[in-house]
Amino acid sequence: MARAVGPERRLLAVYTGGTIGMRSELGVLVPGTGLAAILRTLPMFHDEEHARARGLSEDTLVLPPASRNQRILYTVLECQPLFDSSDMTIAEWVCLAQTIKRHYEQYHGFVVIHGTDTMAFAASMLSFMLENLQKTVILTGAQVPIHALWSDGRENLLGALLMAGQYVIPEVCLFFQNQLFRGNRATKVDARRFAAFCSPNLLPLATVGADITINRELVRKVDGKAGLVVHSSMEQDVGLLRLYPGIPAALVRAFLQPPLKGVVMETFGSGNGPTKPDLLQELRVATERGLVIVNCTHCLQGAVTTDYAAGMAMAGAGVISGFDMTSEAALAKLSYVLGQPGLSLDVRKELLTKDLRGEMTPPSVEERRPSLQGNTLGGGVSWLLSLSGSQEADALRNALVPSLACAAAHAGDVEALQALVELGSDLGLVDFNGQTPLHAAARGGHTEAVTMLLQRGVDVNTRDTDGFSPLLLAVRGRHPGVIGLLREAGASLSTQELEEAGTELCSQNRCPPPHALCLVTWRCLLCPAWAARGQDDSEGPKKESRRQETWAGCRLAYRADLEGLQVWWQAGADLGQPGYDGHSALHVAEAAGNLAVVAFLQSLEGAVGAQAPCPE
Ligand code: ASN
Repeated sequence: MARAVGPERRLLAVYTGGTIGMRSELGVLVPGTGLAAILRTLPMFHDEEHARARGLSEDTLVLPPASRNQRILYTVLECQPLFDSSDMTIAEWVCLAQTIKRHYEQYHGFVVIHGTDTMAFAASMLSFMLENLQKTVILTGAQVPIHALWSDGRENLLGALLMAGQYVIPEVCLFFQNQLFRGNRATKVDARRFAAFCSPNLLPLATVGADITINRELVRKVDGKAGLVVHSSMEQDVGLLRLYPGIPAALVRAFLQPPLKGVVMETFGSGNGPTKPDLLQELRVATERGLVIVNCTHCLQGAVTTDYAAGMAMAGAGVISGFDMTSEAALAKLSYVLGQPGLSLDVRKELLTKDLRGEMTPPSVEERRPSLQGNTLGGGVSWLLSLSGSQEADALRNALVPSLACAAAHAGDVEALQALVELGSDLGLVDFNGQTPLHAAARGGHTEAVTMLLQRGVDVNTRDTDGFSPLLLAVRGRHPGVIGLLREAGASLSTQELEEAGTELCSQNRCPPPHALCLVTWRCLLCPAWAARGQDDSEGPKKESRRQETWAGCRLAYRADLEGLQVWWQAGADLGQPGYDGHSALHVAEAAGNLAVVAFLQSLEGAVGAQAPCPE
């Protein structure tokens, strides 16, 4: 938000109709042409002397000076036909957005003169259609025609022109009765009073009195480099359904039928609806069919929550929370999100839960991530994740999310993982070790976290920088539950990992009893063979790595580690595979007299390969 500079500010006022320019015909108000001509006769809207002195063209009006050294010039573009706004549709609003785009470079700002009845819908629609807006767009109108003796039209239009002329507020706004609202937060609340609009869940962006007070922290920041994009492909098959006590399931069913693709459902209180099974069933059937339903409260103020079972029931039926969006904004957002070509249904639903144009206040990070709150790190992280708007903050966020997700996964903190998802984080990203949260959850043995990550499509076979998969980490951690989940999801051990399995079932004659260090590390420095490394180096690094794996594996066969053998087997290792000296696990177990292991290996039959004759 900035104070506009320069001696002349040029605005385009697009007149679409509405009471402000209406005249009476047979006792009723109808849209009236010639608004510019009326404005030309009103000194507060046109300084004829200045226009003549400046040699301005016929269609250019100029306001009297509002500040020293600056004039606001404007042109009224009258639409054909003019509408009572009750007749406006998405098609007209798309034309409006395209008109703004056509004249975008010529003017510093735009005022849209519109009927009040559907002005909140219009402002919401325009807010989604106009992406990367860098100039001010303000909708305004009146409850009484501008030429009447007592009319709010003059104040509203003058205020809109002054705000658009003097400030750069890069948003679609709505100006009425001295208040500048974010367009997609406003709603019409009075049919007659001049204070016809309010913004129930967001303070006005600006208030005009003797002074103009701007709520600078509320005004959206712009990406200075991005150009204006007009989204014209808005979905028209969207609807609005208001629940009422006792609404029949059959009526809901009838409403939710194709070709409808999206519905804003107005529910009671904080997003509650009837919990009658037949009604919930209709909602569930519709959402499973791919219909997108957004839940908005029919209360003027407040947000949709899941505080009540009656609210949970809506979520359970696949209805998406619209949080504190107005129904107007929700309908426009649905139309925009469903109209975007080439997106999957899941991506569309995800977009609906995000704040795209300042239209809603998703629950704060703290509310959604209770498990990260209890410590200093959690507080800092909550704060960090809630940052947005500056490039530095976004970069910091993006850099921290993978490590944070891995930390949450390793702790088995599904709630924290879920919160990260809701903040738009990609759980498939890798941390500095090349590990995904699935590696961390597998290593930690957290089946719930593993299930959640698999459901979110995290790749089950990603290898970290050491070449290790989540499955190998689960094997090493001895987590049969996790191994089962990963195997079901298609995980398999790589050749390198299977090789490790083979040597882990190593021979008895090359393996000394395990040293204490063997139990802690994978590379026992006290092992004579390890100490002798490099003396027999004819096979180079490959042999060295086989040796290391062999020391590591000593523990299983020598210590009758049945559990270790079982997890390797569960992970798909061939327990009949011999170590590098030709001994299989069964040979080792038999030689060591480990009967339980022998019995286990023999019971596997098919799993244990043909037993090679013992070389010694
Ligand atoms: N019916 C009118 C309209 O919306 C109401 C108004 O502008 N005050 O066009």
